[in-house]
Amino acid sequence: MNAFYPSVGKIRFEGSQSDNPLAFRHYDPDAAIAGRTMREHLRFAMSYWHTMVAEGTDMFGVGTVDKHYGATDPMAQARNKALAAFELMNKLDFDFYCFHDRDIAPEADNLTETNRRLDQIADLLADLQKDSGKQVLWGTANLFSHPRYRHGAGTACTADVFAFAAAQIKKALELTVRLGGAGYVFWGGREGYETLLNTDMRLELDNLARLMRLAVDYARSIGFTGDFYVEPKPKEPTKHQYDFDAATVIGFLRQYGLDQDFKLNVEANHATLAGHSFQHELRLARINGMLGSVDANQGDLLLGWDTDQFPTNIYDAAWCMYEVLKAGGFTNGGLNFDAKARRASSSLEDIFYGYIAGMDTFALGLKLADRIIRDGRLDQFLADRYASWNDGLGARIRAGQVSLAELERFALAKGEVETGSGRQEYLETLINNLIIG
Ligand code: XLS
Ligand code: NI
Ligand code: NI
Repeated sequence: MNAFYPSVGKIRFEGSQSDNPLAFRHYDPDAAIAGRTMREHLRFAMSYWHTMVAEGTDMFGVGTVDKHYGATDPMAQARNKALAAFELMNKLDFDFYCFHDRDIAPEADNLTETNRRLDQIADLLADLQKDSGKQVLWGTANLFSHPRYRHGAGTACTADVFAFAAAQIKKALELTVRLGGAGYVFWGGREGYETLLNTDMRLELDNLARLMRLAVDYARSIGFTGDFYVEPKPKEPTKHQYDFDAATVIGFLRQYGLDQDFKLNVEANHATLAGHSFQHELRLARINGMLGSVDANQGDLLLGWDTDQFPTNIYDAAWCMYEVLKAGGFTNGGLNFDAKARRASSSLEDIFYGYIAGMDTFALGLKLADRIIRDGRLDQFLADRYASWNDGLGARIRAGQVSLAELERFALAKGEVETGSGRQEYLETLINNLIIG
């Protein structure tokens, strides 16, 4: 199909010497690396909301890109949008996409009609998936755009809104299952607060967990075997989002007994908004066995908001893939480009340049991460640095066999201790040399 992006053909791998801007230079989908093909490692997904829906509006101006897909009737638009989505995914060789319920079909003025519209578009998406082999990486419900969610959804001050959110999640879960989705995301939306003056934080947090528990129980009852994810974010739209960062979310999931069903969907831009590096959030998820999926984008460190830019930072991509490889690779998750072209990048080709940039950056990141791991010097340095924990006193402390009094006796007898160098500059140069060559 060549109806919506006629000026762009199929994007192919041409190698790093290619100067064709509409080609991959690093993403060679079927090339093998570290025991899997690049396609299998990276599991790239297109984000329906940024790519197919967002028109480039900002606080100061209207859209700069036309996303009507040649139709005026909202349902005709939704159908064309689905066709355009699959044309774009075919051209960029995507295997997966992610969507919110409201991205794929317009909301009507009552829930029955809204759900009927969703079913109609789901029929079309199911056909398009069957023809192309493309799949849903994860689905989710948009519980933040409609004014009814102005006080939150699961954390709303009224039970009625909670019920509406639950109904919407139920339908979004059914859609996700019907379309064979491997995951389901809870991103906080408006689950947070602007001021504690009007907020019952205890009740709101308990209710958020109740909604998640209801969602898990229902999804499992209709045959969903994939992963649930929480996507941490510290602020925006609310001043304080409850799912602040990975550490906060892991604590929350454990507190409410949700940690067997949920993992994390770590987004680069959200990590930096929380004052962490992307890798910090990924590491925390990994060491807790909860590295589920990734929203691949990047922010602008000079701006304090979620700019959702296409990722081009090679170091960040390398460290992301390093954490993914160390976690044993993705299972149900993948790399969803929660990213959009800049408002001024308003030509038809720009979305292709954006995705090519992101996909090539992560393909290169994968190669570099594999190189760092195969080189082995970084792992060896770490092993040596912590070697004293493997036997003798260290091993006994780890086994819980030593009292405070015994440690004091040891320290008194020892005199001063030797601590060694952290060698940060040496390590940074090692990595630079591995990356730059
Ligand atoms: C917003 C989030 C959102 C989620 C899906 O900041 O990143 O796009 O990924 O609801
Ligand atoms: Ni975001
Ligand atoms: Ni996201």
